[in-house]
Amino acid sequence: MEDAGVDALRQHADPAAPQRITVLSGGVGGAKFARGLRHYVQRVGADRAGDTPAPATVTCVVNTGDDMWLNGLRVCPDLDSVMYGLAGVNDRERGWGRAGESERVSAELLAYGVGADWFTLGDLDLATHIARTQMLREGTGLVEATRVLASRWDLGATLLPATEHEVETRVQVGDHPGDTLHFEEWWVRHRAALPARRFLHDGAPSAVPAPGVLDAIAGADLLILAPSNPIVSIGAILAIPGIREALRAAGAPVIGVSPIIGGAHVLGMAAQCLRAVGAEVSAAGVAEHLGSAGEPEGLLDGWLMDTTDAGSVARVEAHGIRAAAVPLLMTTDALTADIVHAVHQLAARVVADR
Ligand code: FO1
Repeated sequence: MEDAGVDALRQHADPAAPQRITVLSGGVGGAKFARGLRHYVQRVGADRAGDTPAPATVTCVVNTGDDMWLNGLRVCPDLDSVMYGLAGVNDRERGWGRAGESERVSAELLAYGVGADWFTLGDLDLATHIARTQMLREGTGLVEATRVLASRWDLGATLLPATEHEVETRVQVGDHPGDTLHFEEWWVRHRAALPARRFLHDGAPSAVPAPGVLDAIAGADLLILAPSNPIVSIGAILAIPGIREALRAAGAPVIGVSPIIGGAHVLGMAAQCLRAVGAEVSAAGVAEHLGSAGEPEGLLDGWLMDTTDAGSVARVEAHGIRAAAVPLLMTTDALTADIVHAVHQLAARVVADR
């Protein structure tokens, strides 16, 4: 499958060098998108078997705002969802945690009355948290700890936490600004049923992007915002000082993929989050929330929506954001790879119009 998008982007960079793709994502949707992105890169790479250019490289900058300490262990839900998803060892039904999981240790912890009865750490999953926590306690940074964990599998992508600082997403659920819950408690314990007044990223002002993140953004030929929650996943990554600026300064086109289809999220709680910040719960509303690269603070050069929302293409393009509509349900890696193909074509349009 010759891909005009890839060629156009490659002209942008050194034709012989592998194309560098950097994607910003959360966990459950991010894992599905990363699998499709890898499938696409390998498919294009295979089609070019006799060709010189090496297959593209993929770097996933993953949200760490869901991270928390539990039973003395550092739990990184989104990093683990993307890692398990790319490794093919994830629980496909739940979208998080390990396939074939058991919960014997968690039951014992409850019997001892420790831990959170609303957040279950499976036995296999616990090994990840124990190994990660051991490395962190030895002074290893989260980037290196993630690399060591991921090196057990051949993921076909590099995983980077957005930051090595503990910047936890918290949700203000009451009138008083101090009345906040960790995001995971708001979502897992209360299913986002408590109206969110505000989302906070505790610790963000003193945080910096993790080592490698700014290079992965500046050196990319293509920058993609995965169809993750624009507030608590993509938004939490953008809350790390320097990342939004790096995306705006990057030479590569920034293409976002809508997490909202037909006015609703596919999984998770993006609708509740968007309403809480006064953004419209629609594909166009998310594009307007993220903003056009031509607007102050804005990010998007292109915005990919589902065919259901094809009627919003003109509204999004009126902001100077190039838009297209294709099927966005990531039900198989091949279908997700088709979405990635559409991202490349949109990026090629952006590059051609410059
Ligand atoms: N989600 C739940 O709904 N219930 C759980 O008990 C739960 C445990 C859990 C443990 C480890 C982990 O990495 C993720 C876990 N999740 C659980 C999913 C988690 O809420 C999501 O992965 C994201 O953080 C929210 O999108």
